[in-house]
Amino acid sequence: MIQDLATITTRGASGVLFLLAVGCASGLKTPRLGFELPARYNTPDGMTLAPDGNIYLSVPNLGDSTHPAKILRITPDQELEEVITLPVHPELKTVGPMGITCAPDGHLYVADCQVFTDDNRKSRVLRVRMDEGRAIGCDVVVEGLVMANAMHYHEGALYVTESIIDKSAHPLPSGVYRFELSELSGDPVRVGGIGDPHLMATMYTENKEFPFGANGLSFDSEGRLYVCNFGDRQVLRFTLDAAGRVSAQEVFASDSGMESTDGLYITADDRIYVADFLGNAVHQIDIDSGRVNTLARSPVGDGAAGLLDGPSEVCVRGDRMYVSNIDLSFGDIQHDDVHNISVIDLVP
Ligand SMILES: [Ca+2]
Ligand SMILES: [Ca+2]
Repeated sequence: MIQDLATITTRGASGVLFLLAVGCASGLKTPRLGFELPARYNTPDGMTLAPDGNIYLSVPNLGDSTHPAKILRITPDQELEEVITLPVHPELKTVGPMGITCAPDGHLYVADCQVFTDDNRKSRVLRVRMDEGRAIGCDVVVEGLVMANAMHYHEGALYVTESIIDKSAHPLPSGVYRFELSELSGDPVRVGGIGDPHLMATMYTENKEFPFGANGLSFDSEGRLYVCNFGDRQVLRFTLDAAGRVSAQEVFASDSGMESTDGLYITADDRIYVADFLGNAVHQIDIDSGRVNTLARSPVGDGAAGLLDGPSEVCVRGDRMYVSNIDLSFGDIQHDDVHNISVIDLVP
């Protein structure tokens, strides 16, 4: 096999930029086309593997919002099905489904990110009520977020990343809200940023060029919480006590070829994957050492033939990794007319 040399930009502790040449072709996988999406599904994003075997997929259609936002599912037979057209925010007339998770009540919980329409705390958490595989309604359960992003259910509670708490502050504060599922049966819970008792973790982002903080999140088999800090190219690890409070936090992984940390996925056997939107790549991080290994990276382009194009989330089912290419115009990524879900085969 021909060994390519990938030039990876990283930053030392001094802040001085230096270049590191790393031979990585031997470990790189080539993404293939999973689903070619029509214009009515032009911006795929959050995914979750539900107990029913389906992967539920958020499609906010931010690239061309003349198409309504949807939740789709990828069935175990690899069919793409519509689940629901989401109702819009009553004032803003938009809805931006991003992170999605399935709770033991059988319903889907969806982050409605409104920051691209209005950054004055209009984002919400939606509950899509499911009955025997059919969506039968949608409620607002949380409101008052600036930029609701990833969503994860864990042991009785919903965890939601808030990528921006106060956009005027530097470094930029962001964090994770935690809600007991039992809190969400009445009127919507309204959150308020720093000082809100639901805000269980906070972090800060130095990067002014890409000022977005908390992003993908998930838990490992020991119940430790991992959260991406998008702009600062980090994954943080939080140890929680029995009440779900943070008892310790550390930078688990940073830089090492990651140009951003967007979606995060942890398998049942503790393989950790990160979607790197700005780097147009997917990385795997070793849970013991925090060492980053780039799994796939594509040149910037339109994503034709299944190449990566602004990957924002990954989801693993069996030996197959699905990658959402959100393809928003941001950094080097330019939105285009090719929309797809890539697949990376994890076992040769
Ligand atoms: Ca594209
Ligand atoms: Ca593109």
